[in-house]
Amino acid sequence: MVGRFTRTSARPVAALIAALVLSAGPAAAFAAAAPVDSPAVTASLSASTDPFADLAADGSLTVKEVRARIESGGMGTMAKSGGIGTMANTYGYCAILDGQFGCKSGYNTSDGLVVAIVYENRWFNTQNDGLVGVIYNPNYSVGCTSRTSDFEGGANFPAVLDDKVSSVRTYNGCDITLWSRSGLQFEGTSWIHEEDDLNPSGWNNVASSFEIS
Ligand SMILES: [Ca+2]
Ligand SMILES: [Ca+2]
Repeated sequence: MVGRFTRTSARPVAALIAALVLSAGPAAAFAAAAPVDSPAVTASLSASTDPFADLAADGSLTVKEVRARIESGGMGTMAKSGGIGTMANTYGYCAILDGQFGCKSGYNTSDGLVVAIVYENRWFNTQNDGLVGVIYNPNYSVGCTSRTSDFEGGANFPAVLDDKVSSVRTYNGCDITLWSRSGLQFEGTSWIHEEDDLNPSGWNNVASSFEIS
């Protein structure tokens, strides 16, 4: 269960300002994706709608494995450049770096480890073209540190996923905190290991940014 309003902003604002800019181009192109939250699919959820269903949270998951699973299932089109905001279809990618804020460009989606996957829909499903954001660190080969006191990267969600995330799962020893406003501001969740439905805690379609540790 995720606690609501359990943290308050503590990050230096100045350090984050530069990272708050999102490209309007990709977001605009994305707007036609017609995001839909579909509450009527719980009973039929299966591996066919979640290519990562057989993986336990905290399991090892490389970006290469994500690519293989998505492509083999015909689940979406890879974005050619990094960043959730550049996603061309259901799946988008955000490369984050230890100690830095923002989805980084210049990294391809064949290196590194996945730290978290966020879903527009609840229960990790991708039906109705539900959007999926794959957050990874291109430099990681081991995973996150066991402590949560260190900032292992974060970013704002792009417009297409802003106030839309409904479930989340973490990998490689990482945890995620969701923040209600961009720049890790206002109210944040406790550290989330895995949450298949953010609605009971009041965090459904609320998050605008995230941090990893
Ligand atoms: Ca949603
Ligand atoms: Ca950590």
